Amino acid sequence: MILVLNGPNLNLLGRRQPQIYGQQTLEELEEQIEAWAAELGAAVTLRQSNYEGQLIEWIQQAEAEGFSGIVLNPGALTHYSYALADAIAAQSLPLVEVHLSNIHAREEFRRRSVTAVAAVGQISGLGPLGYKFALAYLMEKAR
Ligand code: CA2
Repeated sequence: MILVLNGPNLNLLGRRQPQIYGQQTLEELEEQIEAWAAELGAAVTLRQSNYEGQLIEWIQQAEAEGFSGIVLNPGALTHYSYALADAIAAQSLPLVEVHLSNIHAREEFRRRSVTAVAAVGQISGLGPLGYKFALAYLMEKAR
């Protein structure tokens, strides 16, 4: 069972900045992820929050909830949340950080991820497919 978490502002997908984040709404993205999960034989739970503390609690509880891995798009928390980085480092599940956009090809402040240091890896710039590849990795890892 894999936990897919989306952070702040990802609920706005499809409504603004489609040139950066695509046309898909969060609901459509989640349906797409569920379809990929079914193809990969993965059970997924999808959650989104605009609150740092909520994301931290979900990450802290993930192991006790029976998840085997986490896919996380931390939104802009990526660039400054040491609290989220600590929560990732404090747990033992493999966590893959995903970004829809290429964070290295945008504003300077987006180039740094303080959360990726605690992740097993990061996928950035591949759009929604990043979630699929992260799921595929975590499925392989859990075998
Ligand atoms: O590329 C990504 O997936 C990001 O994690 C998305 C975050 C951004 O802060 C990160 O630097 C990169 C933003 C979430 C979406 O924000 C929107 C804002 C307006 C309209 C649609 C989405």
